[in-house]
Amino acid sequence: MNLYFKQFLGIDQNFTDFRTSAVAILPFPYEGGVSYGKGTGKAPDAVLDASAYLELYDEVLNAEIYRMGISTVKPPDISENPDNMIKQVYDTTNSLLKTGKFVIVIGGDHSISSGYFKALKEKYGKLSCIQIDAHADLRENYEGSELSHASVMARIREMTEHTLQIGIRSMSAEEAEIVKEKQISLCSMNDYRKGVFDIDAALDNLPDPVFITFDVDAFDWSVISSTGTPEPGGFVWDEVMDLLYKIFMKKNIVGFDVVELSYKRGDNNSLFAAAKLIYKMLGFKLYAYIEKFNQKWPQNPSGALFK
Ligand SMILES: [Mn+2]
Repeated sequence: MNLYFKQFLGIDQNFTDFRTSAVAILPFPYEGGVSYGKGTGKAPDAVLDASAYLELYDEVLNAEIYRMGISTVKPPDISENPDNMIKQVYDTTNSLLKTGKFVIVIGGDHSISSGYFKALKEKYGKLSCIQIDAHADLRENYEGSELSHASVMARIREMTEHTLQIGIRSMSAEEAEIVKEKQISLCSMNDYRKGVFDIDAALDNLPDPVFITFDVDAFDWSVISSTGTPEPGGFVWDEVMDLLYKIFMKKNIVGFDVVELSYKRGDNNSLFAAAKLIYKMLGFKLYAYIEKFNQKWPQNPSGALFK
Protein backbone atom coordinates (compact mmCIF):
# COMPACT_ATOMS: atom_id res chain seq x y z
CA MET A 1 0.00 0.00 0.00
CA ASN A 2 1.45 3.38 -1.01
CA LEU A 3 1.76 6.18 1.50
CA TYR A 4 -0.06 9.42 0.74
CA PHE A 5 2.05 12.52 0.14
CA LYS A 6 0.53 14.02 3.27
CA GLN A 7 0.56 12.21 6.61
CA PHE A 8 -1.61 12.51 9.70
CA LEU A 9 0.28 14.36 12.48
CA GLY A 10 3.73 15.88 12.23
CA ILE A 11 5.60 12.71 13.14
CA ASP A 12 8.89 11.10 12.25
CA GLN A 13 8.94 8.66 9.31
CA ASN A 14 9.62 5.76 11.69
CA PHE A 15 6.07 6.15 12.91
CA THR A 16 4.39 6.36 9.50
CA ASP A 17 5.97 3.26 7.93
CA PHE A 18 3.11 1.17 6.56
CA ARG A 19 4.77 -2.16 7.31
CA THR A 20 4.99 -1.51 11.04
CA SER A 21 2.14 0.90 11.83
CA ALA A 22 -0.84 -0.23 13.92
CA VAL A 23 -3.20 2.22 12.22
CA ALA A 24 -3.97 3.06 8.60
CA ILE A 25 -5.75 6.29 7.71
CA LEU A 26 -7.48 6.46 4.34
CA PRO A 27 -8.39 9.96 3.09
CA PHE A 28 -11.41 9.62 0.80
CA PRO A 29 -12.26 12.99 -0.78
CA TYR A 30 -15.59 12.17 -2.44
CA GLU A 31 -18.40 14.73 -2.48
CA GLY A 32 -20.74 13.42 -5.15
CA GLY A 33 -23.43 12.47 -2.62
CA VAL A 34 -23.73 15.94 -1.11
CA SER A 35 -27.03 17.79 -1.43
CA TYR A 36 -26.33 21.29 -0.12
CA GLY A 37 -22.91 22.77 0.66
CA LYS A 38 -19.87 21.64 -1.30
CA GLY A 39 -16.31 21.39 -0.04
CA THR A 40 -16.16 17.91 1.53
CA GLY A 41 -13.82 16.82 -1.27
CA LYS A 42 -11.12 19.19 -0.04
CA ALA A 43 -11.58 18.28 3.62
CA PRO A 44 -9.27 15.25 4.01
CA ASP A 45 -6.20 17.13 2.77
CA ALA A 46 -7.08 20.10 4.95
CA VAL A 47 -7.48 17.87 8.02
CA LEU A 48 -4.09 16.29 7.34
CA ASP A 49 -2.57 19.78 7.08
CA ALA A 50 -4.21 20.84 10.36
CA SER A 51 -3.10 17.64 12.10
CA ALA A 52 0.54 18.75 11.79
CA TYR A 53 -0.21 21.28 14.55
CA LEU A 54 -1.67 18.79 17.02
CA GLU A 55 0.17 18.17 20.25
CA LEU A 56 1.33 14.55 20.10
CA TYR A 57 1.01 13.95 23.83
CA ASP A 58 -2.50 13.28 25.15
CA GLU A 59 -2.63 15.07 28.50
CA VAL A 60 -5.74 13.20 29.65
CA LEU A 61 -4.46 9.70 28.91
CA ASN A 62 -0.85 10.68 29.73
CA ALA A 63 0.51 8.98 26.64
CA GLU A 64 1.91 9.56 23.18
CA ILE A 65 -0.70 7.76 21.13
CA TYR A 66 1.15 8.06 17.80
CA ARG A 67 3.93 5.75 18.96
CA MET A 68 1.92 2.69 17.90
CA GLY A 69 2.47 3.88 14.31
CA ILE A 70 -0.01 5.72 12.06
CA SER A 71 0.28 5.54 8.26
CA THR A 72 -1.80 7.65 5.93
CA VAL A 73 -2.34 5.79 2.67
CA LYS A 74 -2.96 7.04 -0.85
CA PRO A 75 -6.61 6.91 -1.92
CA PRO A 76 -7.58 5.51 -5.33
CA ASP A 77 -8.59 7.86 -8.15
CA ILE A 78 -12.15 8.27 -6.99
CA SER A 79 -14.93 7.56 -9.48
CA GLU A 80 -17.75 10.09 -9.93
CA ASN A 81 -20.17 7.19 -10.30
CA PRO A 82 -21.64 6.40 -6.83
CA ASP A 83 -21.75 2.61 -7.35
CA ASN A 84 -18.14 2.53 -8.48
CA MET A 85 -17.13 4.90 -5.70
CA ILE A 86 -18.69 2.66 -3.01
CA LYS A 87 -16.86 -0.32 -4.50
CA GLN A 88 -13.61 1.63 -4.31
CA VAL A 89 -14.15 2.35 -0.61
CA TYR A 90 -14.96 -1.31 -0.06
CA ASP A 91 -11.96 -2.61 -2.03
CA THR A 92 -9.48 -0.24 -0.42
CA THR A 93 -10.66 -0.72 3.16
CA ASN A 94 -10.91 -4.47 2.56
CA SER A 95 -7.26 -4.72 1.55
CA LEU A 96 -6.21 -2.49 4.45
CA LEU A 97 -8.14 -4.62 6.92
CA LYS A 98 -6.38 -7.74 5.64
CA THR A 99 -3.10 -6.31 6.96
CA GLY A 100 -4.57 -6.39 10.48
CA LYS A 101 -4.41 -2.62 10.92
CA PHE A 102 -7.04 -0.47 12.57
CA VAL A 103 -8.52 1.53 9.69
CA ILE A 104 -9.89 5.07 9.80
CA VAL A 105 -11.53 6.75 6.81
CA ILE A 106 -11.61 10.55 6.54
CA GLY A 107 -14.40 11.80 4.26
CA GLY A 108 -15.65 12.93 2.05
CA ASP A 109 -19.39 12.99 2.30
CA HIS A 110 -21.37 10.50 4.33
CA SER A 111 -22.30 8.26 1.39
CA ILE A 112 -18.87 6.57 1.61
CA SER A 113 -19.57 4.90 4.97
CA SER A 114 -21.58 1.93 3.71
CA GLY A 115 -18.57 0.79 1.63
CA TYR A 116 -16.30 0.64 4.66
CA PHE A 117 -19.06 -0.92 6.76
CA LYS A 118 -19.42 -3.75 4.24
CA ALA A 119 -15.70 -4.54 4.32
CA LEU A 120 -15.65 -4.57 8.14
CA LYS A 121 -18.79 -6.70 8.32
CA GLU A 122 -17.24 -9.28 6.03
CA LYS A 123 -14.13 -9.38 8.19
CA TYR A 124 -16.03 -9.92 11.44
CA GLY A 125 -19.13 -11.77 10.21
CA LYS A 126 -21.39 -9.48 12.21
CA LEU A 127 -21.17 -5.79 12.97
CA SER A 128 -23.16 -3.08 14.74
CA CYS A 129 -23.11 0.61 13.88
CA ILE A 130 -23.11 3.70 16.09
CA GLN A 131 -23.87 6.85 14.14
CA ILE A 132 -23.14 10.21 15.76
CA ASP A 133 -24.87 12.77 13.55
CA ALA A 134 -27.39 15.62 13.40
CA HIS A 135 -29.34 13.75 10.70
CA ALA A 136 -31.03 10.36 10.79
CA ASP A 137 -29.95 9.56 7.18
CA LEU A 138 -32.67 6.89 6.97
CA ARG A 139 -34.32 7.95 3.71
CA GLU A 140 -34.66 5.06 1.28
CA ASN A 141 -33.35 7.42 -1.37
CA TYR A 142 -32.80 11.14 -1.72
CA GLU A 143 -32.94 13.27 -4.86
CA GLY A 144 -33.25 10.04 -6.82
CA SER A 145 -30.16 8.39 -5.36
CA GLU A 146 -29.98 5.43 -3.00
CA LEU A 147 -26.33 6.32 -2.40
CA SER A 148 -26.97 9.88 -1.24
CA HIS A 149 -25.37 10.96 2.04
CA ALA A 150 -28.97 11.30 3.32
CA SER A 151 -29.56 7.55 2.85
CA VAL A 152 -26.40 6.10 4.37
CA MET A 153 -28.06 4.62 7.46
CA ALA A 154 -30.74 3.02 5.28
CA ARG A 155 -27.92 1.29 3.37
CA ILE A 156 -26.07 0.26 6.54
CA ARG A 157 -29.31 -1.05 8.06
CA GLU A 158 -29.62 -3.41 5.09
CA MET A 159 -26.45 -5.04 6.46
CA THR A 160 -27.27 -4.92 10.17
CA GLU A 161 -30.31 -4.31 12.35
CA HIS A 162 -28.02 -3.35 15.23
CA THR A 163 -27.67 0.41 14.99
CA LEU A 164 -27.61 3.24 17.52
CA GLN A 165 -28.05 6.84 16.36
CA ILE A 166 -27.03 9.68 18.68
CA GLY A 167 -27.39 13.47 18.44
CA ILE A 168 -30.14 13.51 15.82
CA ARG A 169 -31.96 16.83 15.45
CA SER A 170 -33.13 16.80 11.83
CA MET A 171 -35.37 14.20 10.22
CA SER A 172 -38.40 13.86 7.96
CA ALA A 173 -41.81 12.44 8.84
CA GLU A 174 -40.96 9.44 6.65
CA GLU A 175 -37.82 8.82 8.68
CA ALA A 176 -39.68 9.22 11.97
CA GLU A 177 -42.12 6.59 10.76
CA ILE A 178 -39.26 4.20 9.93
CA VAL A 179 -37.76 4.73 13.40
CA LYS A 180 -41.09 3.91 15.01
CA GLU A 181 -42.00 1.00 12.81
CA LYS A 182 -38.60 -0.72 12.99
CA GLN A 183 -38.04 0.30 16.63
CA ILE A 184 -34.71 1.84 15.77
CA SER A 185 -32.54 2.89 18.70
CA LEU A 186 -32.26 6.65 18.29
CA CYS A 187 -31.20 9.26 20.84
CA SER A 188 -32.22 12.65 19.53
CA MET A 189 -30.32 15.72 20.69
CA ASN A 190 -33.43 16.69 22.62
CA ASP A 191 -33.57 13.30 24.37
CA TYR A 192 -29.88 13.63 25.14
CA ARG A 193 -30.25 17.10 26.65
CA LYS A 194 -33.31 16.11 28.66
CA GLY A 195 -31.61 12.93 29.87
CA VAL A 196 -34.53 10.73 28.84
CA PHE A 197 -32.57 8.25 26.71
CA ASP A 198 -30.56 5.58 28.52
CA ILE A 199 -27.35 5.45 26.49
CA ASP A 200 -25.75 2.91 28.82
CA ALA A 201 -28.62 0.49 28.29
CA ALA A 202 -28.57 1.08 24.53
CA LEU A 203 -24.83 0.34 24.46
CA ASP A 204 -25.34 -2.79 26.55
CA ASN A 205 -27.94 -3.98 24.05
CA LEU A 206 -25.71 -3.38 21.05
CA PRO A 207 -23.72 -6.51 20.08
CA ASP A 208 -19.94 -6.30 19.51
CA PRO A 209 -18.05 -5.60 17.36
CA VAL A 210 -19.03 -2.03 16.53
CA PHE A 211 -18.27 0.49 13.79
CA ILE A 212 -18.62 4.22 14.52
CA THR A 213 -19.56 6.63 11.77
CA PHE A 214 -18.98 10.17 13.02
CA ASP A 215 -20.63 12.95 11.04
CA VAL A 216 -19.05 16.21 12.20
CA ASP A 217 -22.39 18.04 11.92
CA ALA A 218 -23.22 16.35 15.23
CA PHE A 219 -21.10 19.09 16.80
CA ASP A 220 -22.32 22.51 17.75
CA TRP A 221 -21.14 25.26 15.39
CA SER A 222 -18.89 26.61 18.13
CA VAL A 223 -16.79 23.45 17.60
CA ILE A 224 -17.26 22.67 13.90
CA SER A 225 -19.17 25.02 11.62
CA SER A 226 -17.78 24.00 8.21
CA THR A 227 -20.07 21.20 7.16
CA GLY A 228 -22.38 20.69 4.20
CA THR A 229 -25.73 20.50 5.99
CA PRO A 230 -25.32 22.42 9.25
CA GLU A 231 -27.89 22.19 12.05
CA PRO A 232 -27.87 24.41 15.14
CA GLY A 233 -27.77 22.99 18.65
CA GLY A 234 -25.22 20.19 18.63
CA PHE A 235 -22.72 18.67 21.03
CA VAL A 236 -19.97 20.71 22.58
CA TRP A 237 -16.46 19.26 22.57
CA ASP A 238 -16.36 17.85 26.09
CA GLU A 239 -19.71 16.11 25.72
CA VAL A 240 -18.39 14.25 22.69
CA MET A 241 -15.20 13.33 24.55
CA ASP A 242 -17.25 11.87 27.43
CA LEU A 243 -19.60 10.06 25.07
CA LEU A 244 -16.79 8.57 22.98
CA TYR A 245 -14.81 7.53 26.05
CA LYS A 246 -17.86 5.64 27.28
CA ILE A 247 -18.46 4.04 23.88
CA PHE A 248 -14.84 2.92 23.42
CA MET A 249 -14.62 1.53 26.97
CA LYS A 250 -17.91 -0.37 26.73
CA LYS A 251 -17.75 -1.68 23.17
CA ASN A 252 -15.22 -3.35 20.91
CA ILE A 253 -14.78 -0.63 18.27
CA VAL A 254 -13.18 -2.18 15.19
CA GLY A 255 -13.15 0.86 12.92
CA PHE A 256 -14.52 4.35 12.41
CA ASP A 257 -14.89 7.14 9.93
CA VAL A 258 -15.18 10.91 10.24
CA VAL A 259 -17.25 12.45 7.47
CA GLU A 260 -19.04 15.55 6.17
CA LEU A 261 -16.39 18.08 7.12
CA SER A 262 -16.30 20.79 4.52
CA TYR A 263 -13.34 22.96 3.65
CA LYS A 264 -14.11 26.66 4.00
CA ARG A 265 -11.34 29.17 3.57
CA GLY A 266 -10.66 31.10 6.77
CA ASP A 267 -12.10 28.48 9.13
CA ASN A 268 -9.14 26.67 10.63
CA ASN A 269 -11.05 25.82 13.80
CA SER A 270 -13.24 23.16 12.19
CA LEU A 271 -10.25 21.49 10.54
CA PHE A 272 -8.22 21.44 13.73
CA ALA A 273 -11.18 20.11 15.75
CA ALA A 274 -11.71 17.30 13.22
CA ALA A 275 -8.02 16.36 13.32
CA LYS A 276 -8.06 16.37 17.11
CA LEU A 277 -11.27 14.31 17.16
CA ILE A 278 -9.57 11.59 15.13
CA TYR A 279 -6.50 11.57 17.39
CA LYS A 280 -8.69 11.49 20.53
CA MET A 281 -10.71 8.56 19.16
CA LEU A 282 -7.49 6.70 18.43
CA GLY A 283 -6.35 7.43 21.98
CA PHE A 284 -9.58 5.98 23.39
CA LYS A 285 -9.19 2.89 21.21
CA LEU A 286 -5.64 2.36 22.39
CA TYR A 287 -6.54 3.01 26.04
CA ALA A 288 -9.45 0.53 25.87
CA TYR A 289 -7.07 -2.09 24.46
CA ILE A 290 -4.47 -1.43 27.17
CA GLU A 291 -7.04 -1.65 29.94
CA LYS A 292 -8.73 -4.77 28.60
CA PHE A 293 -5.57 -6.77 27.96
CA ASN A 294 -3.47 -5.28 30.74
CA GLN A 295 -0.88 -3.91 28.33
CA LYS A 296 1.65 -1.06 28.47
CA TRP A 297 1.50 2.00 26.23
CA PRO A 298 3.39 1.03 23.06
CA GLN A 299 6.61 2.95 22.53
CA ASN A 300 7.28 1.75 18.99
CA PRO A 301 5.18 0.98 15.90
CA SER A 302 3.19 -2.07 16.82
CA GLY A 303 1.95 -3.71 13.63
CA ALA A 304 -1.35 -5.53 13.87
CA LEU A 305 -1.94 -4.42 17.47
CA PHE A 306 -5.75 -4.57 17.43
CA LYS A 307 -6.11 -7.62 15.21
MN1 LIG B 1 -25.35 14.71 9.11
